[in-house]
Amino acid sequence: MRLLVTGGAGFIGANFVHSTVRDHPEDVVTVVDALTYAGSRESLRGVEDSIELVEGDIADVDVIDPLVAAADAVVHFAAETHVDNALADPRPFLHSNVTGTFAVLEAVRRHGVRLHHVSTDEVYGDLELDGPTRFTEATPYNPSSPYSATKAAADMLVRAWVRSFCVHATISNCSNNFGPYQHIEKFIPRQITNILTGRRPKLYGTGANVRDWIHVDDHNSAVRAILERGEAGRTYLIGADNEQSNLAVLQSLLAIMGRDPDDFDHVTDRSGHDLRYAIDPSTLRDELGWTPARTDFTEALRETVEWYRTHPDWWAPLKDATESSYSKRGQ
Ligand code: NAD
Ligand code: TDX
Repeated sequence: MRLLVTGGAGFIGANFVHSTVRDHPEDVVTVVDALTYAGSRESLRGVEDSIELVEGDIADVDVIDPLVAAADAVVHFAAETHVDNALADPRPFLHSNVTGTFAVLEAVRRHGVRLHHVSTDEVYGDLELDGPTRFTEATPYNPSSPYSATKAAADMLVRAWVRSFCVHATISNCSNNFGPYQHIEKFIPRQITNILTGRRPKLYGTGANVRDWIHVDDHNSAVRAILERGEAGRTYLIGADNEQSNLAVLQSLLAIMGRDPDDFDHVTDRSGHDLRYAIDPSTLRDELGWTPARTDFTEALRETVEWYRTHPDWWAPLKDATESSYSKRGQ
């Protein structure tokens, strides 16, 4: 398969490229990535000779059109992804997530190329903290933040292009990912690198908010299963049955890193902070036979801590600037 991976120099995309090169050497992989603050050539170190990396903006038709024309399938990860950044300045989210997805859709329509669009559970809004309900494919969209609103808009464009233009596309909405190469602005790597640099971890509000954590390799194995066996026009929810409060995740990290359970600061809460996300992944499991492999959360967190401990060259140059933006926002 000739695969075009948009956003392949970001967290999930780079992990997808690494696993594709390792597990599917028959595939020809091209990455298109604008190399924003969130993308890095370093994340593709070790596979650079096995792939082509094109630096470019997916919203630029002159960039995306010939790349799509030369592919059998597009896996579309590229997006602006951090909720706190969207609250500070929504404009880049409109550009990459909405205009960018529009440009990708027009290119796959022109050239008859298969598309898998990678989205998030945040499009569904949030759930009650202690309720039994989980998100399913039938849950109505109800996004809360500028980030999730632009991802919801992108999903709607994909659905409309499937219906109106018979574009061969699938969508996946996944829960919170963790693992190597995640930007240190995000919750888990921020806390790990705070501890590694002598800073105190920062918890928004009380830490009662719940996220449904999945290892990035499990997200990507699900994406691969959908790409190979998913039904055109369908939406698949990806999750690993692993709901945890932010406080519980932080205290696991503190224990793994040999710190006291109360060795952190409560900081200003996020505006509009979604309470709880939870995915019902049964369709994906029942229909495509997918199951997550990294089900020992503590062990997977321990490996993630070890990855950050042994890769300071990848994240340390970003740390001061990232923390300085947070401290300006009281976080
Ligand atoms: P990331 O921010 O780490 O990486 C995004 C990548 O996209 C970066 O390399 C960036 O340079 C690139 N990019 C941004 N705008 C671009 C543009 N206009 N043109 C070309 N490249 C551009 O994000 P991530 O966490 O790897 O997320 C990847 C995808 O998965 C996103 O679509 C996100 O919404 C989705 N998702 C993420 C999570 C999560 O927990 N991180 C969960 C569910 C879904
Ligand atoms: O320092 C922090 N302290 C804190 O308590 C940070 C950065 C976050 N938090 C909280 C906010 C959230 O409840 O931790 C939780 C996770 O925060 P993020 O890592 O920013 O993730 P979230 O907002 O849940 O969104 C993530 O999952 C869905 C990704 O960033 C999205 O791209 C994805 O779509």
